[in-house]
Amino acid sequence: MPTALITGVTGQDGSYLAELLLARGYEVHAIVRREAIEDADRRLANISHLTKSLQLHVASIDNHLSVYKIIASVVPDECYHLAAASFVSYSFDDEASVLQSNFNATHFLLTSLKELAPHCRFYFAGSSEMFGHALGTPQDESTEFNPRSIYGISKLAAYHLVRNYRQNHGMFACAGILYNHESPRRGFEFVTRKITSAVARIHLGHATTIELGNVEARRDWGYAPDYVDAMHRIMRHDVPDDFVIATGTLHSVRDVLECAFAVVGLDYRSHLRFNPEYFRPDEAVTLCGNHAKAKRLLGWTPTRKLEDIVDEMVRKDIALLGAKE
Ligand code: G4F
Repeated sequence: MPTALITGVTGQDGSYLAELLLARGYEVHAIVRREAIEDADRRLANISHLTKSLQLHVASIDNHLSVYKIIASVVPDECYHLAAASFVSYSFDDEASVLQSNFNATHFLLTSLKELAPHCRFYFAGSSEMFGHALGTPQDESTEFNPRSIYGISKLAAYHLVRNYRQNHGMFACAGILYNHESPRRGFEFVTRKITSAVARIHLGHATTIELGNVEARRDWGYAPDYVDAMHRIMRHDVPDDFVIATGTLHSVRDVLECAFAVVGLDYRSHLRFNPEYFRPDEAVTLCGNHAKAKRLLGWTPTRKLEDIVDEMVRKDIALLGAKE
């Protein structure tokens, strides 16, 4: 039975990945913060149905010794490093912590694996934010990186570390360069979930409006379970490599609004308010990915259209809120 270790298991991607690996016969270990265990109802919600099947290790991945000890005891065959400060902030207030935690944790994992489990395959969750002010569109694996946010810079720095461990230390270390991907488990701070949860509140009479920033902003939005499947394909490929995972189709925030409100038969224009607080100043370049390499070498293609993803999210949010009433 292969053994996998996941960081970031409590998030959207981590929880779907844990399900996928368990279903495929893996022994699945995961590192979770003490704060998550202490606030399990909220922070372990995405994996509450899996906790009996998972082997959880309480530690902070910002601590080198803790990471080292866990790798020494688990000796994984595959390690999926998904944990990150993942909200794209342009304020630069929290630069140091985003840089440190996104870079250092990757380093602690790689260096521990190199010493204690050099056979282990390593997956790094890269991001389209590494392309930033992209110098070409659609972006693929040969597009030059040009990050515009601290988040993008931190991901790019860690990505170079991953490539270094592959090229100079011979490790099976690879990266997925993932574009936005959504699901009913998306965090409430991201725009799709913010919209679908607001639709649920409005539909059930708890609210009347939603406040957003730039509704003309466009994204390449995919379905999180598809993207997690791509991660596993990347890890099972013959050689370690990097892959862009995207749909290649752009939609605006306005499109998401339209789809989400249509699920409950409402017109978003009657409920939308602009709030400059949510407006991001630096969104001149729209990122759109080309997944041709993943299709050719991994047989991966996206399976869901945005309207179907949004439909599922709205229905789940209504059910969630309805159950609390
Ligand atoms: O949902 P978002 O916050 O996602 P964003 O910034 O694109 O980042 C996500 O995708 C990246 C690429 O995969 C990841 F690297 C990152 O970790 C994260 O998963 O914002 C989407 C768009 C933006 O253009 C934003 O300006 O929605 C626009 N937007 C408009 N009003 C808003 C709002 N975004 C948020 N969060 N809240 C608003 O009120």
